[in-house]
Amino acid sequence: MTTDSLWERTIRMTLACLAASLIAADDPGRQPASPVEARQREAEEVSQALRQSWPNHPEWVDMLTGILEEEPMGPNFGWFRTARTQTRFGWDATRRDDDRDGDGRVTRQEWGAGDADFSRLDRDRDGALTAPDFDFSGSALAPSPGSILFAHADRDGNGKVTPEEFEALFRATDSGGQGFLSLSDLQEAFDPSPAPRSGSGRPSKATLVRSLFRREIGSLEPGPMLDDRAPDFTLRSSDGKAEMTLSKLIGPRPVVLVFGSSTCGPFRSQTGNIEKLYRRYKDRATFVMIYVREAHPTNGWRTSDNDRPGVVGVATHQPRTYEERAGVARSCARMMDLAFPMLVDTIDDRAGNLYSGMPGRLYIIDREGKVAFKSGRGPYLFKPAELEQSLILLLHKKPAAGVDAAAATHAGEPTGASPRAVRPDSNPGAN
Ligand SMILES: [Ca+2]
Ligand SMILES: [Ca+2]
Ligand SMILES: [Ca+2]
Repeated sequence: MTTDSLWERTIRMTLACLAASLIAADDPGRQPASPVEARQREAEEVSQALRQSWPNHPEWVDMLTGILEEEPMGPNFGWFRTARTQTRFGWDATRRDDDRDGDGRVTRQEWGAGDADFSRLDRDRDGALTAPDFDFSGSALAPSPGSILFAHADRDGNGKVTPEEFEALFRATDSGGQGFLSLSDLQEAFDPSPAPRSGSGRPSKATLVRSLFRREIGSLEPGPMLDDRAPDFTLRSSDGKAEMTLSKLIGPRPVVLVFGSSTCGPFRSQTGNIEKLYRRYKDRATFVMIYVREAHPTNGWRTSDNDRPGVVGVATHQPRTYEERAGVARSCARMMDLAFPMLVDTIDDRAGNLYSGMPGRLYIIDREGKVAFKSGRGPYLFKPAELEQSLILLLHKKPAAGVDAAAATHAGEPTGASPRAVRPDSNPGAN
C-alpha cells in the first residue's frame, strides 16, 4: 500500500492545475488562445517532460499524460499499459510445475484430477495446456460477434440475457414480423461497420482529468502487488445488516474480490460472467463484491449507455454520503442479482483505494491471505475468464499444512455457503 506523502499530494495538485490550464481550450465557453495543433504540441511536450523528469512515477502520471496527449482509448491507453494483470499461475509456472515430460505441453494425465477443471483451462480445446490457453492479451472490450449480439440482446443492461430478452431481440430483428429471421435481417441488425452503441465515446480532456483526480476512472493508488499480504478491511453489506472483515474470511478457501459500480457499463456487462463463475466455484472459493465509487455519475463523465431507455436505475450522481452509496448499491444488487455478498465501500473509498478497485478490478486472495491474482485495471483488463484460469490452478495446488486442517473442518459445509456468505439482502444472522 502506498501512503501519500505531503510532497506527492503537492505534486499532484500542481499537475492538476497544470492540466487544467492546458485543457482550458476544451471549455466551450472560452476562446482558444492558439491553434489546436500548437496546444496539442505543448501538451505533449509537458507530458514528455513529466515522464522523463520523474522516472519512477506512479501509474496516474501515465494516465494524466495519456489524457493530455490524447492517446487512443483502449488497453494501451495511459495507465492500462502498466497496470497489467499479475498472477502466480501463468503459463511458465504451469509448465514448470506440471509438464513432467518436458515436451512443452501439459496433458490431462500430467495435470491429474479434475476433468471439468482441465476442460476450462484448455481454452483452445486441443487436449493439452499450452501457452495460447494462457493468452489473455486481448481487450475485455474488443468487439466480437458475440459481444455485438450481447449488447443488442441485453436490453436492460444488467449483464444477463434472459429468454424474454432474446425473444424480444428476435421480434425486433424479424422485418415484417414474418416469424423467422432472414440472412439480411441478421446482417443488417449486426452490421459491424456503424459505431457500436455505447456510451464509450471520448469525453473532453477536462472531463477525463476531473474524473481521474476524483478517482472515478480509477484509484490513484496502485493497490497491492502480487504475493503482498492482502490489506484488511471491514465493510457492511448493502442492506446494512452484515459486516464482513476480509482477514476473517482467510482460511480454507481462496477469496475472490470483485470491485465495481453500477454506472460502469462494461462492468455491468460482466455480471453474467461473474455470477456463472460464482456458481461454478462457490463450493471451493468465497466470493465477495465491493461496491465502489461510481465511474460514470451524471455529474461526471456521463455516458449515454446509462441513459438508454430500458436501462433503469443506473443514472445517478456521485453519492456524497455512505447512505446514498448504500442506496445505489442496493439498486445495483437488485439489478445484478448476484448470489454472493455485496459490501459497500466507505464514502472515503478506503477499500477502493487500498486495492485500486476503481472502476473495476478482480483479485484472488490465497489461503494464507496473500494476493495470488490481481487483474489489470477495468474496464479493458477486467476479465473474469482470466481470473478463473488462476483460480482453478490455485485450487489445484495443495494448501499449506496449517491451512489443510482448517479446510478439512469445512469440508462438510452446505453448498455455496462460506461461513459468512450471505445474500446481499438477507439477514446475516450471527455474522
Ligand atoms: Ca508434457
Ligand atoms: Ca489447449
Ligand atoms: Ca438483461
